[in-house]
Amino acid sequence: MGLVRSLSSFIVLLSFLIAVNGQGTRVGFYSTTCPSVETIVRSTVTSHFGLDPKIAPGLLRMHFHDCFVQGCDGSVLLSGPNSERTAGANLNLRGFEVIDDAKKQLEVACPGVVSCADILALAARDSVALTKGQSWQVPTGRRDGRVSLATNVNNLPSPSESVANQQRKFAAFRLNTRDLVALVGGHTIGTAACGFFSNRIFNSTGNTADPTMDQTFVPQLQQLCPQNGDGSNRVDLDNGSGNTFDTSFFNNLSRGRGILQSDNVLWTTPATRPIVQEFMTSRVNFNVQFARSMVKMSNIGVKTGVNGEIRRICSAVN
Ligand SMILES: *[C@@H]1O[C@H](CO)[C@@H](O)[C@H](O)[C@H]1NC(C)=O
Ligand SMILES: *[C@@H]1O[C@H](CO)[C@@H](O)[C@H](O)[C@H]1NC(C)=O
Ligand SMILES: CC(=O)N[C@H]1CO[C@H](CO)[C@@H](O)[C@@H]1O
Repeated sequence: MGLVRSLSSFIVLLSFLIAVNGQGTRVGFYSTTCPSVETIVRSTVTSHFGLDPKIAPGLLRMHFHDCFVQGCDGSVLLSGPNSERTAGANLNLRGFEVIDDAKKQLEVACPGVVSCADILALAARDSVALTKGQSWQVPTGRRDGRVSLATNVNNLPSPSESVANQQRKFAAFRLNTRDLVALVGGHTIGTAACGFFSNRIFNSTGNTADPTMDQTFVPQLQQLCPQNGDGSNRVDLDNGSGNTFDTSFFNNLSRGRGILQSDNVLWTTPATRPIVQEFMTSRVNFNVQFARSMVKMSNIGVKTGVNGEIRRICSAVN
């Protein structure tokens, strides 16, 4: 009797721990129901990446924007009036067609089994691997949400956010300062539109830039982002290495070559500078932390078990 009781409280404790840590996702969730899932997602991402390498940062960013709003439930993929996709922060998301393509193939291989939220989580991982970052195992078993509202898109950090504000937004999802610096390190691939940082390179009276920037870098940025332009030109966030998942982003930060104010402050703020220093000198430490932080992030608010649904197409609820 005592044994039964302690066994059952052990099981309760165990399921509590699983709920807190992985919230029910696990590596190999589809191993019997859809064994080809990872192969199909990888080959789809690879073929789109071959046509346009910017799809890699696009998918990584899309996964982040999915997880920070309503949890990693594919809500960012839903289209329609007032959906998350219509919010300002999501207007230039890219890679929807990659997810739709993978979903179409998966519906042939194993109909009604694989969630759009999982496809996005796997595609984000594959995007890192394709740009020469280190791969990791992605726990799966997410189910798709049925709610997507532009008005919920307010947890995302803005390009001018202080470290304290970024820390607060990440802490709301139990992501600590190391997670924050590692995940922002995803900017080692990808670009930003000039409009997101033009205030740093031109002030109201002319060509004066943020004094914390490398002043020899400023004229390059001013040339790529003309003051009379519409702000839509795009600039690599990791100058000189924008298509490779490496540590030069941190290196550039340390030399005043961060593009976004929210990236630059990771170097100028004492709370985050030592972590930037660590990652810029150890690619291994960065890769290990990035993978860990991605697994944490991609478990935010996941719907598992009987919650949510498996969408038939990723842009619409069933
Ligand atoms: C803008 O640049 C001018 C010229 O260098 C400088 O005198 C002025 O203080 C700057 N203004 C602002 C708001 O930074
Ligand atoms: C960054 O690096 C490249 C060299 O790869 C250079 O041509 C480019 O203009 C640089 N500057 C910016 C702001 O991207
Ligand atoms: C502007 C600049 O110097 N950017 C550098 C960023 O880091 C990469 C890799 O270390 C360099 O190749 C770039 O020149």
